Amino acid sequence: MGKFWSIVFLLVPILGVAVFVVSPWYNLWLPRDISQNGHTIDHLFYFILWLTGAVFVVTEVVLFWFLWRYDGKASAPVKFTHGSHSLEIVWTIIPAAVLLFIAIYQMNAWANSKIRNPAAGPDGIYGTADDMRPMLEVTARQFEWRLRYPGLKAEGVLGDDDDIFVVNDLHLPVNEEILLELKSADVLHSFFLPNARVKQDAVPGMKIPVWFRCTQTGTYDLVCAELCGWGHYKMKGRLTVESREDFDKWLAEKNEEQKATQDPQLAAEGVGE
Ligand SMILES: [Cu+2]
Repeated sequence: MGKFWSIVFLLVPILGVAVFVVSPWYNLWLPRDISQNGHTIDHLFYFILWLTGAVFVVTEVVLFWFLWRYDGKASAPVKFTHGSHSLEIVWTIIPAAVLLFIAIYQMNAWANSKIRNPAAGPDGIYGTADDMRPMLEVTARQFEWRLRYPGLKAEGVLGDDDDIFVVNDLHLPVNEEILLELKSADVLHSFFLPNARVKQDAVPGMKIPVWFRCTQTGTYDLVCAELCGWGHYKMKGRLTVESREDFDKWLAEKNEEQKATQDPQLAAEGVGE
């Protein structure tokens, strides 16, 4: 019976590795990277995957070997031990060193996507209010994405009376630095653009700047990556990356639609602002 279980345990690393080898053919792997910074995130991901994958295979093979060799039939002499201090020191120091290495190795990837704000001043970290002028505001709420673009009158100014409101339909110009301001109207959500390799928690009471640059036009997913309530599964939007002309055209269309549906009476009373 011991031999049977050793074979079962050996199948774990074999099937595990096979799944990774086969998955690209079935499109089960990472979604297409469309962002400027995405390759550094992917690189980090693959690096950690290879590292943990190698450790996984080695430990599973060692496990198999021990099951096979000492299968309960006294086929090999067994020596019992109460532990080994040197062994414990070794298997504590090695993972600690690996973790320390990853912590240092990933610093640039983290800094590029979270700290070095391209819209900030020359010092790079969170510039003045003017440097930080976001291109749009994203408010997560149960269970949708509320998007607010600066209107066409005073260009680039959010929060005045000509703002354009859109739900779940995020449009962005291609090859431009995008800076958005992320908020939550109720609970924790997570703004996730898988193709742009962007994932950021939306925290009630906080305005969080998020920046990235999309390099390919197309339609992609916008989803919530934080379990935020019963309707979390349907908190899904769409990201459309398009040329600057198409983007401006779309924004003008939205502006017209919004004006057409606005009740002049309510607008005069300031309802909906
Ligand atoms: Cu959510």
